[in-house]
Amino acid sequence: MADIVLTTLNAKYIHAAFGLRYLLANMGDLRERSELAEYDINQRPLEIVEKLLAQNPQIIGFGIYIWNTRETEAVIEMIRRLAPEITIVLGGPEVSHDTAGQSIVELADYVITGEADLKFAAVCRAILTDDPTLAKISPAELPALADLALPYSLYSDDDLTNRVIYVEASRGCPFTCEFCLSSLEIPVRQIPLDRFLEAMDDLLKRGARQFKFVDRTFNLNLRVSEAILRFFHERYFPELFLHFEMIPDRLPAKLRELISLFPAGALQFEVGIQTFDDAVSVNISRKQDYDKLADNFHFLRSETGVHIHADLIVGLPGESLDTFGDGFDRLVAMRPQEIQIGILKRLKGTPIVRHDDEYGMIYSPQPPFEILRNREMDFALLQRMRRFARYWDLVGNSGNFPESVRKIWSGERSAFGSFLEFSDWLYEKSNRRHGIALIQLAEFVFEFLTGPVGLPSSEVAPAILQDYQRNGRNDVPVFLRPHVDVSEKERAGRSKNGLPKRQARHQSA
Ligand code: B12
Ligand code: SF4
Repeated sequence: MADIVLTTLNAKYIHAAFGLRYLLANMGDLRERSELAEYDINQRPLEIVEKLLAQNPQIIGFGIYIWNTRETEAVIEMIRRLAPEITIVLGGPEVSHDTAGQSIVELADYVITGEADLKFAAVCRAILTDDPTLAKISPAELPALADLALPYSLYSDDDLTNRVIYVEASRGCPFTCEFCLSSLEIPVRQIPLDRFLEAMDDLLKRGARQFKFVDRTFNLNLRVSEAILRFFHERYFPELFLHFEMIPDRLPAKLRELISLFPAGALQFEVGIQTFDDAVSVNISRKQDYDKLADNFHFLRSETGVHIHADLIVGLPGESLDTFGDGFDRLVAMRPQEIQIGILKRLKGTPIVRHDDEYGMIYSPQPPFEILRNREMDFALLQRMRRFARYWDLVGNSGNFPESVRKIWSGERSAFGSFLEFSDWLYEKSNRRHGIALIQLAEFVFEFLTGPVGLPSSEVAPAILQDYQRNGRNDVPVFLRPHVDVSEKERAGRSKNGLPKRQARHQSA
């Protein structure tokens, strides 16, 4: 039971709602009357309504994001009918821009736009005292981060073991990439470093192992990034894992030095590149130094064990299939472990809309508002690129095909052109993007490499088998049996006691 319930539907169970924890930590005198209740978008709205009503709240605050608008709307519609006396307050990025007129906003009593860490408690106080001056939509003044209570003690022990732990040393971004919501949050503000590190120390003592920094650009304030890396390096232990979002062209010597102290697998950098085309970069107001970027990638791949997750976007204004393909090839040559291909989304409030007429930008009206067509890429081509992105995830990023994937573009062939050919071929064969079992996928890769690519099965089969068996499997799939020496391969995959090698290792541990 609680008078005020703070809730949201996370994208998946493993993602904890960090923003809500900030709100709860800053409820002040209302803290005792408030509770957090998290759900995820895969739960049934009826079940969520039942649980929320069981808390008998006077006020429910919902965190609204691009991934949960539709599902949350279904929840609110039912609450409105079952318990119209409950006051509903909305906040979060999806209702912070183009607020008026949204159907979810019509259903709510109040909306707070922007960073509501302090404003939510103020609005609740006004609601509980029937303040007649309270407007339906209240913009939150930017809170001074030094005034905020930090939320980290609100991660439960269960969160620490089962969920992604988000942390934040700064807010805001000084860059102006037009597709990104953070480009609107220009002033970059730091959480006082000593308090932040103290909180990290507590989390470590409580058993946190993996930290995902949500700072828009971790390597912006080098004094702070160095202090944070040094702090974690001094406390390093084998399961520690730190994820940071970085700008790719800023890695001075001191930072490099610190980064290279971490063992392989401890650091992951999410590096937004988005485009390699100069004209497109200008269109989206993103400045990048591609030479520095290449040099930094070279350093990270050759002298550190950092896992690089690099992002490109399909569908930016002015980006054609050729320019995107050239960029993809450049990126493949830099050897990041993962390349995430995102499809452009029109996020509410972002200035990318200024290109709508000139570049014929047509977006889906449904969340996540992805581009359907533009001047350079028609609908059919964007559909092909959606499949490319999906299949790239399955084959290129998944880590399931390290030996065989590069054979798709062996020799002088363009990685992009070859993988696009594979993607078109795979769609024709399978007629689906989802639900392809790993063994089926392995067979498709085998068929493509020995068919359209024309490689001999004597070269392809061992590579596919090695990929297939690398996670401890020891059987030889039926489609490979005619091409490999089955008895030798199955024996090689077994330990002395006859169990698959991986299983045997676990038994003796
Ligand atoms: C963690 C995260 C995710 C997680 C999900 C987290 C979860 N809980 O489920 C994952 C990785 C799955 C994810 C995915 C995506 N994300 Co994301 N993500 C973030 C990220 C990095 C951190 C969020 C956070 O904790 N911020 C820190 C807290 C303090 O801020 P906050 O959450 O905004 O909360 C404040 C306010 O919004 C408000 N508030 C929040 N809740 C409430 C509730 C009430 C009642 C009130 C009054 C106020 C309020 O007050 C809070 C405190 O100031 C943000 C970027 C960022 N750094 O914020 C992007 C961000 C939220 N994501 C974004 C996008 C676009 C996506 C994707 C579409 C990206 C993609 N793949 O193309 C996907 C969609 C997923 C899907 N399934 O469809 C956009 C949001 C767009 C939107 N309108 O919602 C953001 C802002 C990134 C950006 N700069 O453009 N994301
Ligand atoms: S894409 Fe990255 S660098 Fe650009 S505005 Fe968004 S957070 Fe900042």
